[in-house]
Amino acid sequence: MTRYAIALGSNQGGRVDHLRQAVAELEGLGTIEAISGLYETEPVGGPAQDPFLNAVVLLDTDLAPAKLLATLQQIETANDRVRTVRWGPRTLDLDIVAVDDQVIDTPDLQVPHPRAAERLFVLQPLCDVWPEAMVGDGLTAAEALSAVSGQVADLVAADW
Ligand code: A4P
Ligand code: MG
Repeated sequence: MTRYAIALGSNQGGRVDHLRQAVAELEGLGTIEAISGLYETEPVGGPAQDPFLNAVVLLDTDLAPAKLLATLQQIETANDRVRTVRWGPRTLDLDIVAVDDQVIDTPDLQVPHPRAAERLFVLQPLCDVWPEAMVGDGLTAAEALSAVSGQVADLVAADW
């Protein structure tokens, strides 16, 4: 059994509906151990775009990382995800942030997620559910969170 932290994001369409749909799909892949609060966050990078809703889910599953990534991409597509601009608006983004304490570096999958350690929209919800997760450079999520400044994440709901 492998523990995954999966970051969920949406800033297009019915944002909370897309995230709830993703959680429902993830439930079918294993055991959901925890769901973070729901945060509204300012967009980071990319073109001018609407605010995001972000959250993190802890999933225990026997799926291998490459298989899980492919499944997450299918869930994104089923939620009307269209890839145009990098870091552009999206109905649903599902990223693998951490996998136990593994380091994975393949062309299609890097874990810890290469940009997680500098992003409040990942670290704040991740610390709700797994503050000890390794997010890169030997830092835990809690350590990385304390070093981030100048970004905004507002708690919208603890339970959603
Ligand atoms: N990939 C490599 N490693 C991973 C991983 N750990 N998890 C590859 C998921 N995917 C991984 O992703 C592009 C490629 O990354 C995939 O084909 C996969 O093989 P994508 O989802 O197609 O495109 P993307 O999401 O636009 O690119 P990227 O680089 O993943 O974007 P980010 O870094 O995830 O940034 N601001 C706020 N406030 N909230 C957000 O959620 N999200 C982004 C996206 C930008 N700004 C944001 C938010
Ligand atoms: Mg992505």
